Amino acid sequence: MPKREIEGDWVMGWPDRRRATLIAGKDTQGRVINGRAPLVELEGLITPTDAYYVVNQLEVPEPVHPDDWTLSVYGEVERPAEFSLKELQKLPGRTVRAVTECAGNDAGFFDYMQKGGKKPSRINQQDMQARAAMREKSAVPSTEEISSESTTTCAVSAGEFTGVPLAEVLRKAGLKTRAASVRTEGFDRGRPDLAVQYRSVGRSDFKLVDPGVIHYDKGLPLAKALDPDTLLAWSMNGEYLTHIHGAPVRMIVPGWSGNWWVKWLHKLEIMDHVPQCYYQKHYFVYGNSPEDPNKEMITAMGVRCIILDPLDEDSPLERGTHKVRGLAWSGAGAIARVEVSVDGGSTWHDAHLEAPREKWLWLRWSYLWEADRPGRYRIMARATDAQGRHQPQIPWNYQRKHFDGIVPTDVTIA
Ligand SMILES: Nc1nc2c(c(=O)[nH]1)N[C@H]1C(S)=C(S)[C@@H](COP(=O)(O)O)O[C@H]1N2
Ligand SMILES: [Mo]
Repeated sequence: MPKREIEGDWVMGWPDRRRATLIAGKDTQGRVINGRAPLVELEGLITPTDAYYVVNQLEVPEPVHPDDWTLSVYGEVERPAEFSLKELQKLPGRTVRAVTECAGNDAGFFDYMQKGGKKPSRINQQDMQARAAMREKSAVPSTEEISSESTTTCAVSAGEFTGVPLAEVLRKAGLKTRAASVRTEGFDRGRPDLAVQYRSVGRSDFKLVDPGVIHYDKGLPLAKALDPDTLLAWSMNGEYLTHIHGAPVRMIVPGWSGNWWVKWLHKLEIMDHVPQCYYQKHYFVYGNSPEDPNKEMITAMGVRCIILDPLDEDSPLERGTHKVRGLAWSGAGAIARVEVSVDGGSTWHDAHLEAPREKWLWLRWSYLWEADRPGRYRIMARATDAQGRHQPQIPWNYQRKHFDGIVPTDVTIA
């Protein structure tokens, strides 16, 4: 065998190894505005930074150097203040490992679970690329475009974040007793893309609220703001945040969907009520229809359990022992149990939970399946979290946010 050169690509790993790679959608200036990497290509628990999914609702802002950056804290506080990054870094820090999941992740499965039809794929790269390209067009999409937008998948990743608890900063500023929320604002600006909203609802025959040009902001209720794991983070996966993920400082709101994790933070406004921010009141909401007068803001995620191996695409499988495996996580704490069925939900077996079982991180689970008889099999997996919540927690809603149903895998044993 010829001697291999231990340099170039080989230093970083064997060149043809499987590795999660981001499929990125870019705007007209070549800036990444969204991206996903197939979940099945992940090894381990932490998503490499260059494969971490990306979602931006408005325009990606110009980068700001940390030396030129300050965070203003004002409103219902005794001592309004401006913090530099260095000042934040002097406060008692904390590291949290957590799943970031876009509220619209796996949205297409809501319709599949209700109406059947073609099952969305978890990995179809062509679909992912087509959607990335579509996202760049900023018009009202046609009905065909809306219905071909079957699912947004793989808008979920997990990372390790270091920063300072928001509670520490609030303590320094001195909360007044009437404080009820913290409005976290990013320095990105823009006008929400109407096409994105029509696609997320699956219709375009209703009137949208158009807020015009806004900053991205969310009014975090005080209880969650004071949770010690809610962070102002400057570091991700062992290095300073990259611009696309919100540098110099972003919010980490473990358990709550990605839209709460405000990037490019520059203002914290402490308020005596929960404000009606556009992405709180009109977009990231539960409700029965766009006309529903009782829409509610979305907060914690449900319970999630997904099968990554085998996939429908792997069928037919050989007779023998198969390792059914996947990931499970929850918006309310650690996963306590995962069960697997290979007979469409008639009987269930406990899966092996691979340590560690952290509060906000997903875990890997596996189940050895002796598949010795030919036939068609429906494999299912369901999780229970430390609060005893199981799937699904989240009912259908018109924006199809926070899907957490049990999606079967259908395979044939040859
Ligand atoms: N400032 C700002 N923060 C933001 C957004 C945004 O558009 N602007 N998008 C949100 C949404 S919807 C998601 S899902 C996450 C995605 O974070 P990521 O791109 O780092 O994965 O960022 C959130 N924070
Ligand atoms: Mo999102």
